[in-house]
Amino acid sequence: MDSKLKPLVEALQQGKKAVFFLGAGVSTSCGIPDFRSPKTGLYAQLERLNLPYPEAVFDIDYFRDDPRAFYALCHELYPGKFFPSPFHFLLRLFQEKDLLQRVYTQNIDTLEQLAGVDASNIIAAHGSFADNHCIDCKERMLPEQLKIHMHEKTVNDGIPTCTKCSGYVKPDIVFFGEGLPIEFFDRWDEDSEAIDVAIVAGTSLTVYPFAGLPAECDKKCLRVLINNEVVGDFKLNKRKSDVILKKSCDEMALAIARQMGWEQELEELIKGEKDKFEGKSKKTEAVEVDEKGGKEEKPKKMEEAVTESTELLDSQAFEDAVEEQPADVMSATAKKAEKVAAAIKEVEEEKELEEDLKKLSI
Ligand code: CNA
Repeated sequence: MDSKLKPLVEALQQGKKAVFFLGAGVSTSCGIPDFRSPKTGLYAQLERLNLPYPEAVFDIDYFRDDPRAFYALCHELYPGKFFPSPFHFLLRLFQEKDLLQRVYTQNIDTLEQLAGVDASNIIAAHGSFADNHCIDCKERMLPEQLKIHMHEKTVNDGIPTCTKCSGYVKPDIVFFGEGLPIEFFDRWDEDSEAIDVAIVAGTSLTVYPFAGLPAECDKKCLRVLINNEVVGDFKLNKRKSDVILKKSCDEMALAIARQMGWEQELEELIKGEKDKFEGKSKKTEAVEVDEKGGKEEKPKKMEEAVTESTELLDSQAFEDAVEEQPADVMSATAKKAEKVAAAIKEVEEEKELEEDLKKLSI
């Protein structure tokens, strides 16, 4: 297999930059299922959502009628609990070595960014969970607000709705029936003029227009496919110079790193980032150094919120206010209760994240 990598390694050693074209297969080892793998893919597992057809979960017309299936899935896919794969960290090494021209990704998991690839180097062709908008009036909803709505199952079944017009709010991921971001087309116009190396990985190359990009690469470009199966233009119009690596993305990431002499660097990068990621998940137990240089135990968020609410309920100001303006006080109390519920949810999520991390092994 290593000899198959020779043309790629030689091109990189000559300083030729690579454009990556990525799909769900680069993230399956992180615990995020792809769409189409038999048995393990999302489409194979969607029976429980009672969809008329599997793609309906990402169809804008179906979402408009019934967003529950999407939000059921959203809980499983929402970024924050997944750690990037060795392949994602290889992208970061390409960037650090000045060998990265661009990453075109169909993925919505933002793991490229979490691995440290600059946002300016990433084209999220199918959008991402980074922002959310109302599907009717386009009013924005911040990710933190969306998460609170999603977890508040007693309000509208946990479906986030617009505070302005009550329309459904959706993360800015591109659904079937929606256009791709303008940036995708603009950047491709520029990039496609001169690509020396195109690395296509973890995609079935079935969703257009993305699936058509490798075919648009110049004949002089070295095309590399890293995938469990041979797909798209690599199957239909195979070029003599194409390098086809029918292997897992992570296995090939490690092989490329080894051939380039970056093996140790990749290992250390992953280890360092994993430590940081695990550290973040334990932030509720974090100890903060105070201004005097001493150490102070940071109270847990939930305890903070509970204390604040109890203080409010016990205070003389509260009793006085109840007599004067009961309605206002009741609404203030409801807000506090909401805050406590949100804090409890956050602590529960952090616990879940810790469990996931325990299971995680690279
Ligand atoms: P897909 O159609 O499910 O194809 C995945 C491809 O990757 C298949 O050819 C698999 O054989 C192959 N594959 C799976 N695991 C590996 C692996 N470890 N190593 C090598 N090959 C592997 O997914 P596409 O990305 O082609 O389809 C485009 C859709 C998928 C986009 O609209 C995405 O938004 C959507 N999607 C994204 C994610 C994510 O963000 N992680 C997850 C699921 C679906």
